[in-house]
Amino acid sequence: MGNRSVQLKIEGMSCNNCVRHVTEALKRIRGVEEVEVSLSEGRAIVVGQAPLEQLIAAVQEEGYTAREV
Ligand SMILES: [Cu+2]
Repeated sequence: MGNRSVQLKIEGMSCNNCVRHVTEALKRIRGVEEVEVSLSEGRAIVVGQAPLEQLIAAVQEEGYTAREV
């Protein structure tokens, strides 16, 4: 399948609820297979075929900012 992994820098997360919101938003996207969000590092690792713009848009809809690192 050749799944790729994208690492996002997420800004605005302050607690585990934020982590849950970001994780669930990313998991809802078609093509996303695995999501791992780290509160302490402010990062998300997303595995799957979803387009980067969709990942960023989903995070922003939850009220956080995201960019690829
Ligand atoms: Cu929070």
